[in-house]
Amino acid sequence: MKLISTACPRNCYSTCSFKVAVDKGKIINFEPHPDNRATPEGICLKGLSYKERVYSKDRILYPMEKNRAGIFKRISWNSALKQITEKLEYYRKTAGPQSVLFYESSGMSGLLNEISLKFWELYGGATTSYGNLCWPAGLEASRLSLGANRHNVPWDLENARLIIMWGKNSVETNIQESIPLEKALEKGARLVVIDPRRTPTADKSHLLIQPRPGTDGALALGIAKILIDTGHIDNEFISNHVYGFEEFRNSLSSWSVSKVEKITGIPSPYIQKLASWIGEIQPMTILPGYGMQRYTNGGQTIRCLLSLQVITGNIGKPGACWHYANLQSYVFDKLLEPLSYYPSLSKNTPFRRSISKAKLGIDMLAQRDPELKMAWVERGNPLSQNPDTNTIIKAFRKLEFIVVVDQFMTDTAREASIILPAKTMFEQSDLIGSYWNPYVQLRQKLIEPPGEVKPETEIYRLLAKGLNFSESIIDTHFPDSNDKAIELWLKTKLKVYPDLNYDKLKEGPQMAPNLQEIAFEDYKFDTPSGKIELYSSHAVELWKVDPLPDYIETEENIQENDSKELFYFLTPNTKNRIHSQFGNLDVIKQFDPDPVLDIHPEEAQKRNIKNGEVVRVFNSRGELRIKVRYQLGLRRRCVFTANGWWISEGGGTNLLSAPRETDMGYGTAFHDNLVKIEKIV
Ligand SMILES: Nc1nc2c(c(=O)[nH]1)N[C@H]1C(S)=C(S)[C@@H](COP(=O)(O)OP(=O)(O)OC[C@H]3O[C@@H](n4cnc5c(=O)[nH]c(N)nc54)[C@H](O)[C@@H]3O)O[C@H]1N2
Ligand SMILES: Nc1nc2c(c(=O)[nH]1)N[C@H]1C(S)=C(S)[C@@H](COP(=O)(O)OP(=O)(O)OC[C@H]3O[C@@H](n4cnc5c(=O)[nH]c(N)nc54)[C@H](O)[C@@H]3O)O[C@H]1N2
Ligand SMILES: [Mo]
Repeated sequence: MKLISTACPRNCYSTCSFKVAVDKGKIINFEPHPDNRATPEGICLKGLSYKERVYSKDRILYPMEKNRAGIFKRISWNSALKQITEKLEYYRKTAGPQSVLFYESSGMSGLLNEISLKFWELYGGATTSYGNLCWPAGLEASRLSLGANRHNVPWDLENARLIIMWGKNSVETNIQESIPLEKALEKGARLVVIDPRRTPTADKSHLLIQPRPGTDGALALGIAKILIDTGHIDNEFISNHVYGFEEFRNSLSSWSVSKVEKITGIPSPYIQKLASWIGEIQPMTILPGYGMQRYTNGGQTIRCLLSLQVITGNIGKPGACWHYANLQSYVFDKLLEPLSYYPSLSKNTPFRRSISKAKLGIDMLAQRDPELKMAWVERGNPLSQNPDTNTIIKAFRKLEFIVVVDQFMTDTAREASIILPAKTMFEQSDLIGSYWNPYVQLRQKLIEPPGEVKPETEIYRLLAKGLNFSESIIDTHFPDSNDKAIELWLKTKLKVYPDLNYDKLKEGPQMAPNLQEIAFEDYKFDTPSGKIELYSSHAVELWKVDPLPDYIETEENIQENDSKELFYFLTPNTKNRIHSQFGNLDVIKQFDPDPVLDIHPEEAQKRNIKNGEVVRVFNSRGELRIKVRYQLGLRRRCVFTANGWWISEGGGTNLLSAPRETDMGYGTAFHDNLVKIEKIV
């Protein structure tokens, strides 16, 4: 038996390191990896369920083709590749390469994903997608203000005296963060949670503030006004490091506690209390999650929150941190996934036409010259995870030929003409970073892929041969050994990153080169002014928003005393799944057998809806039938269900969401989404 070090490549803050016991080519067990200071206690339930995931009876192990009756039948790789190359040649000749959509998302991270895009470039181009379903509004807001996305190392949280989890449900979505959080609480730190839901994270807090969804910007601006009026700001920090403070201060003149109360629905004593804690308790770390940037005002909201961190001088010191995303370990990604929101990358290039991830369905249908004929989907499940599912279904069904590369029969895979079996993290090596911990990691190949599974790199190599790419192109861009490719790649980078070498990475996580443990401790900000920008002309130029952080209502909203029968439909992430992954496994189903909709009991009773009853949730975009669960901790007029449940399992939250981008970063405004709820009679 061998114990081999590896790291979890899911799109999740924690990016845990662990050791896997492998015996006779089979995965036996998992152990924590002590070298990762951020994830020392080992993996979560999802991580433990990998054993079932890899060997699941439901896993797709062979290429499959849909027959005329709509049933998938196993076919040989030769037949699959032959059909795919023929289609690729045919559409390139008859309609042009951009009639093929290459859609990828965040199902598996790794440096080798670059090879996919290279293939499509060498094919002659393709239609690709821009933007991101996840975090880009907040990334862009933070970048505009601070010049980079960087935060203190996770274990520094224990130095904070005031911790604000703002739209982040860390206990479920960043399980490893509980370790430094508990330490900070033991040392006497105060925890504030700001969330319309009483989450498991809120259960640990000293103060829970439940705003009307999408109004956090107003809360932050009102507090900024109080802090400035009462002199609870760091004038020295501001004069040395902040650009645009005067303009910011002047812009706040109309704000008052009663205005904040009216907009957010938060009783004024809570607003006052939060303001006094922020003014008086140092150092403060705000952990803005990705929840409240999933609105049409998401980017500006994040800039409002960040202003509190800035005017109180809580940047560049232990325990004082704007904890949004830490991209310091993303040293390898050339086409940095998080940067794919930059306008330059979203623009069409001769080889690449780009459509919006947030508006995938309508954009797919709108393409002309050429119209889309074929799609290739990998590492993504757009029928479940992108907004406006009904339009996406329509757009997929209009295509002539669809290839989906996946491990399971997802909603998207069901739409395929041909499904190709995808590898798991244990069947191919790759390099990964993390947006939370500061390590570069090697995800090591531990076992041979089961059945006839091939990693994408190999599939592309075979397709490149089938399409008669020249031998030198194939050898340069489609390496026959992934490990060799990574080793070679590391060697070419050795000069830049002398401490990152393959042998060390095989042993465990390695600190990112040039890591700032305390982000911005040098007070260098890569912004046009070289200071932290409260006033940003780039924000205006790039996104046509106000140069200052401002508050505007979200596109869909319910005012406090609105009598219409509408609810905010909140669909964030949850403990035992990563989006559309893991929920299909028996080990997870024991805990989460069915999708449920949380509703405040009084709101339910008003509508004569009983706990456990199936209701109709609907709007103009679609409907969902789902079981109700009473939840006292929820803000009235909000309902909650986790995203990621497949339509085929009775889920499909995005049947109801609108295809809308955020105000900056080409993100996706998932929660900007109102629904009605009806008893089924
Ligand atoms: N277990 C698990 N962990 C995960 C993931 C997963 O699917 N499962 N996904 C990973 C990924 S890709 C991401 S992006 C992160 C996201 O993880 P988080 O940063 O925690 O973000 P969300 O889960 O989207 O939302 C967090 C909270 O925001 C609240 N919220 C919604 N609207 C508002 C609002 O207007 N104001 C405020 N203040 N709060 C609001 C929601 O109720 C929710 O509790 O988690 C990562 N970690
Ligand atoms: N309503 C609503 N929708 C949301 C969100 C929300 O808050 N509300 N959150 C959004 C967020 S934050 C995110 S990050 C997205 C995530 O959405 P996606 O990026 O689509 O991610 P997943 O559902 O995690 O995984 C997609 C697929 O990748 C497959 N996969 C895993 N590994 C591999 C591999 O190596 N190769 C291939 N080919 N496939 C693989 C999995 O089996 C899975 O079917 O969802 C978004 N959707
Ligand atoms: Mo995400």
